[in-house]
Formats: sequence, C-alpha cells, structure tokens
Amino acid sequence: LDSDKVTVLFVLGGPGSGKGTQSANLVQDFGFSHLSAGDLLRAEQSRPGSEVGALIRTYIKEGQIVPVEVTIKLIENAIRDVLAEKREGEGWEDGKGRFLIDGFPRKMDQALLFDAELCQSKLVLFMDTTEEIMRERLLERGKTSGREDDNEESIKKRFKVYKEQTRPVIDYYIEKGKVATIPGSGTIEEVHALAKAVVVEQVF
Ligand code: UP5
Ligand code: MG
Repeated sequence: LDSDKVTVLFVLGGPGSGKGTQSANLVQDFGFSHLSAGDLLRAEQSRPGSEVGALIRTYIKEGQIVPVEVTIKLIENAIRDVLAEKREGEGWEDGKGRFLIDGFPRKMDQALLFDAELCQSKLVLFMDTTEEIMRERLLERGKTSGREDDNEESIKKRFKVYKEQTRPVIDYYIEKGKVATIPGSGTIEEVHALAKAVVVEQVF
C-alpha cells in the first residue's frame, strides 16, 4: 500500500474495551473506513463455501488467534475494496484513504507482517479499562449478541490470550512512540470525547 495514499490507525484494547463502539464514533467524526478484524472473520466464517469457516469458528470460540495469513488476507482485501470503490466514485477530498483497523494486530506475528508488507500505522489508540468492567460489558452484551464467545468460559480465555499475546503488541508500539492511551472506563460519550480529542491532535 502506498503510504502517501493510505493512513492507518489501529484500535487496540482488551475484549469489551470499547474498540468497536468508539471506532463507529470516530467514523462519524472523521469519515474513516472502519475495518473490524473480528467482524471480517465472523463474516468469512458464515460465508457459504468458505474453506476456513470451520477453522475460524473454532478459534473464536476458544478465544485463540486465527492464523495470521487468514486474517491479514481479509484485511488486505477489505482495504483494496474500499480504495477501488473510492477511486471510482468521488473519492476522498485529498485522495487519501483513512482506515481504522479495530482488534488487529493482536499478536506479534500479525504486527510484524502488517508493518513489513502493507504499511506503517500512523497511530495506535489503546482503549484502556479494567478486566472487571470488560467482563461486565461482555456478559451484558452476551444476553442478546449471539456471539459464540460472549460467555464466561470464552471470556476467560479471551482475557488470557489478550494478556499473553496482545499486550506485547501494545508494548511494541509504545516503544515506537505510536500509542495514545484512552482511558476507557467512563460512559460511551466520555470515552468518545477523549478519543476524538486525541485524533484531532495527532492525526489531522
Ligand atoms: N460498551 C462499550 N463501551 C462502553 C462504555 N464506555 N460504557 C458502557 N458500555 C460500553 O463493546 C463491548 C460492549 O460494551 C458493547 O455491548 C458496548 O455497547 C458496551 P465493544 O465496543 O463491542 O468492544 P470491543 O472492544 O469491540 O469488544 P469485542 O468483544 O469486539 O472485542 P474482542 O477483541 O474480544 O473481539 P473481536 O471481534 O476483535 O475478536 C473476536 C475474536 O476474533 C478474537 O477473540 C479472536 O478469536 C478472533 N480474532 C483473531 O483471531 N484475529 C484477529 O486479528 C482479530 C480477532
Ligand atoms: Mg469489537
């Protein structure tokens, strides 16, 4: 990807930290294209004829991270689809594609591959809150979400994988000076205001 034409922000944080919610808010504010790695995987899982659907399902239920080749391909395709569509139509005012990638990279191999083969992200928004709050939110959502991983057992596994595999990715980007930590325990509106201010200050 041509980094003059594409700006990528990652949105990271634990399960239920508000990545999806705040990404949607930032799309409203700034017109990013929002790509949720989890949503792309869930869509691929239920696509008839998918060769990796069954594999994705097992990984998600177990809270494990789907092999990097699968996920990075889905993200790359989604980015290319958006770029192709924008070029045909009106496009962005300055010709730049701006992407918010939520829930990825969540393991070091993903981060290294994306940085080396696709592009360097401009900023990482780290949604920071406590495990207690995240658990409460996920169990509440689980009453209606239909997500196969919104149950006590899967949530426990997701937290473990987050601590062991995703925190090191956040630390890696902290070392590169790319991380803005957003306190994520307040109301959706409060967290939104904090996230919006960071993007205004550091991206535009
Ligand atoms: N909510 C949000 N903010 C709130 C607030 N401030 N106050 C009160 N409530 C708030 O929010 C979760 C819930 O909390 C919602 O009901 C929301 O209304 C409420 P959400 O914004 O959805 O949080 P998010 O961080 O997006 O939580 P999510 O459950 O999506 O996080 P995960 O990281 O667990 O899920 P994801 O979809 O990214 O990944 C799922 C699985 O896919 C992974 O476990 C893994 O198995 C697989 N995966 C990969 O293998 N590779 C990848 O690269 C990505 C995913
Ligand atoms: Mg999400």
